[in-house]
This record gives sequence, C-alpha cells and structure tokens, in this order.
Amino acid sequence: MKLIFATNNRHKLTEVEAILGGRIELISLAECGITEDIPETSDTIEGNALQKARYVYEKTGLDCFADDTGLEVDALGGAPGVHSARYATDGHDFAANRELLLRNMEDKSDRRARFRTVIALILGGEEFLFEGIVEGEITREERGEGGFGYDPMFQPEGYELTFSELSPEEKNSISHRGRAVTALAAFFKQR
Ligand code: ITT
Repeated sequence: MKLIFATNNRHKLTEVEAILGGRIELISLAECGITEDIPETSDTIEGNALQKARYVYEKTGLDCFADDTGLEVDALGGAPGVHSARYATDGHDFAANRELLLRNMEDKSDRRARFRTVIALILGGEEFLFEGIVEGEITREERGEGGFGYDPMFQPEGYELTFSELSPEEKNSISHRGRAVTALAAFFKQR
C-alpha cells in the first residue's frame, strides 16, 4: 500500500522507511508537489500532527500521515515540548536549539526528559492517532555524530550512550518515533 508521509524532514523519512522495512510505500511531499512549509500552529503535539495530515489530505485527497515530536524536559516545565523545532530561532536550527537547551540546563540537577511522538493518520477520510514515548535524560555535553535534532544530548533510560552514539537500528528499536510507527504498522496488519 502507498501512503504520503507529510514531512519536510529527510531524517524522519529515512528513519520511518527503515522501521517499516518496505511494508508500506512512502510517498514524499515533494513527490506530490507540496513544496511549501505546512503550518504547525497548534499548541499541542497531537494538534500539530493532525494539522499537517489534514493539510495534505485536503490538498491531495490521498491517504496520508504526519508525525509531530516534542522533547519534554521536566526541569524546564515540559519545554521545549511542542516548540522543539523553533526553540532558539524561527527556523529549524538544530545546533542553536541544542546550545540553548544545554545553557538552560546548566544549573539543573534533575535531567529527566522524554521524547513524545504523535502520528496522525488519515485513511479514507477517517482520522487515527498513534503515540510513542521514550524516557531518558539530558546529558551535560553533546556526544556522538548520528541522528539529528537533540539526539547528541539525549540518553535513553537504561543506556550509557546518547541517541547519536547508538546505531540507527538501535535508536529506531527504542525511540519515540520507532514506537509510534510500530503502532501504526500493527494497525495496518490488523485491518
Ligand atoms: P516536519 O514538521 O516537516 O515533519 P520537523 O523537523 O518540524 O519536521 P517536528 O516538528 O516533529 O519535526 O519535530 C520538532 C523538533 O524536534 C525537530 O526539529 C527536532 O529538533 C526534534 N526532533 C524530532 N524528532 C527527533 C529525534 O528523533 N531525535 C532528536 N530530535 C528530534
């Protein structure tokens, strides 16, 4: 089956393709002629995922899904949360976002945090939501080269390595997005 994945983030596309392992053929936004930035103006992760999926469904009339992810840090009252992409600047400046987070965490001893992903699927006009969460902590410095976004400073619970230091397969097997996509795949298997 074919599904549009409503994302402009190529790292996400690669990750989700790897997790689905060819069971579902993903169509990118570029392939269906959507080149503009899709608005993400909701104040919740669920709301943004739905907003992105509805935008694409209204434009194409085709089955599609979008994911929205937030990094929720306990010592910062859940920030950056829904604002994770634009924490430091208006754009998606991963390095600037990490730098600001490290600075805001300098004097914090409570390092607990979690990544939360919500996938919104629109299938034949019907809407479905899937969630994936991974608990962990914010490290005191960046470590590793892999992944993207906040990966070099997020150490998942039970591991001594950051998401950037784990292999893509290891990250996908325990990550927020991995768990949400696994729930999505199980939903299709059941139908
Ligand atoms: P799209 O909306 O086009 O899908 P995006 O980059 O805006 O892409 P999100 O709004 O879902 O993606 O994610 C917000 C930010 O959270 C993102 O820019 C990254 O900085 C961070 N993020 C998301 N998933 C991540 C992951 O697996 N590892 C590290 N950081 C992640």
